[in-house]
Amino acid sequence: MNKTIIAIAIVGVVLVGGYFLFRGSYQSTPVPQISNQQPTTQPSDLEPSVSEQPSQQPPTSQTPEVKENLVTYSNSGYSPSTLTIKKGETVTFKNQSSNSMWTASAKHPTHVVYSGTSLSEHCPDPDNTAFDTCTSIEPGDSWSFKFDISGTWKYHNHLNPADTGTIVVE
Ligand SMILES: [Cu+2]
Repeated sequence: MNKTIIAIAIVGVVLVGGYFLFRGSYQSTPVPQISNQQPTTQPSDLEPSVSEQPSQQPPTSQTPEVKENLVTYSNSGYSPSTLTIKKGETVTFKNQSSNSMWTASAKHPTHVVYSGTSLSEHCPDPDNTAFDTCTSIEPGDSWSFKFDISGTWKYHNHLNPADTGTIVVE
């Protein structure tokens, strides 16, 4: 037997076999199936998304419609000299002078008229209920006081008692 012929035959068998193997595997590849699936309808497409809540409530204003009751203190004194407010409103005394300001209820030097107590009794006043700053407010700073008692309340700068003014609380 010629070994060369045998070798060629073996190679031929391998090649032919391999060809059919390859072809067979290629043909056995699944044919893509035609999809008959209907697109599923998402409920979220038909209804408004539940997650869309109305926007959150706007932050409630802490100071609704607060009237600015401002008294400025300059080197010529308090302005306006008389200010009328409602009971429970707050007045801000702003020091725009070049000197210290110590706004306090009449009558100098005791400051007893508004609170019924004297300066030595109600100062210091951490609750800020006596109409008395009880300290010096420097130029550029301000001091606020809430009037809870109706009446006509005269006041002055304790450090310069000639400068006076009046708050009318209705
Ligand atoms: Cu005084």
